Amino acid sequence: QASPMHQEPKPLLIGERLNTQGSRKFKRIILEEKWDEVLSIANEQLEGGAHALDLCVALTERADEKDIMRRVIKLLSPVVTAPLVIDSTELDVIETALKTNPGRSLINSTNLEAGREKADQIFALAKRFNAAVIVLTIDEQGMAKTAQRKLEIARRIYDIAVNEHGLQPADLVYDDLTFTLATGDAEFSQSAMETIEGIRLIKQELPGVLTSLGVSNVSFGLSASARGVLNSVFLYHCVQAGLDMAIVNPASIRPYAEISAEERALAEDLIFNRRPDALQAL
Ligand code: THG
Repeated sequence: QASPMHQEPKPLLIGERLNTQGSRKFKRIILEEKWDEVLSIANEQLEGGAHALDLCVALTERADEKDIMRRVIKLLSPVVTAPLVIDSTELDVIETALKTNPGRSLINSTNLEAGREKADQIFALAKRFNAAVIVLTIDEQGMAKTAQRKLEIARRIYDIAVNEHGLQPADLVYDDLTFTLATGDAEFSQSAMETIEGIRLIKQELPGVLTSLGVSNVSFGLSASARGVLNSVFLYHCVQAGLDMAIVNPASIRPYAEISAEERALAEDLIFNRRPDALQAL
């Protein structure tokens, strides 16, 4: 295996449940400081097939994100060999995490929304601690919605990270953005196709880089069973396009081979915008 960030067969699955923003249960666990339950959720995800763990402990109710991050990494790192994915918007929290984690870290994430200063700081940290970085295709004009815009921003970030900061291409993990298909919003009806094509373009034009997506975003707002089908079929098509890793709830992902032809067709009608009533049908 080339590095802990490469998984064969693809994709490397990053468990999404240790996230105060994405799980009410984990938020409660952190607020109540039930540290043994943090370890249970980590183990549950690893037993369910996760190869790495996303970790987000940000809370509006508490100001000590840095201390909680240090505490949770000290708890997990001696018993979890899987890479940790440090999900925070705060530079000092990320730095503390990288200092505390003896294993390989993946920083989640940076982008060019406010220009390049924040990205420069993140790439300097990544270089110092030999970490990889998830990069979102967002710039001063906002979130890239077309495959071409996603590639354009990816190229600009590659130039900064590889040519200026001296990171390896394999230290860059591009997330070209997953929008929900569950609202029926016409502005986003092509968005899954643009995301899939964006993966293909980035892998083709920037050799050696990796790609990732927050797959569960595609189904925000649907029933649990519809989410399982849509997330799994979307993940399958992304991997066909070259996706290397995915942030998912591993328990909700079903192998493509086990999804019936009827269910596949319903999900694909929505993903590829083949009929106006695809959302109602799913
Ligand atoms: N890209 C990158 N990082 C990310 C995302 C991304 N991190 C956060 C998020 N998106 C990925 N993580 C989640 C976590 C949970 C859910 C979705 C994505 C989720 N939670 C349920 C919900 O909100 O309905 C469960 C709620 C609950 O249990 O309380 O769907 O795109 N780089």
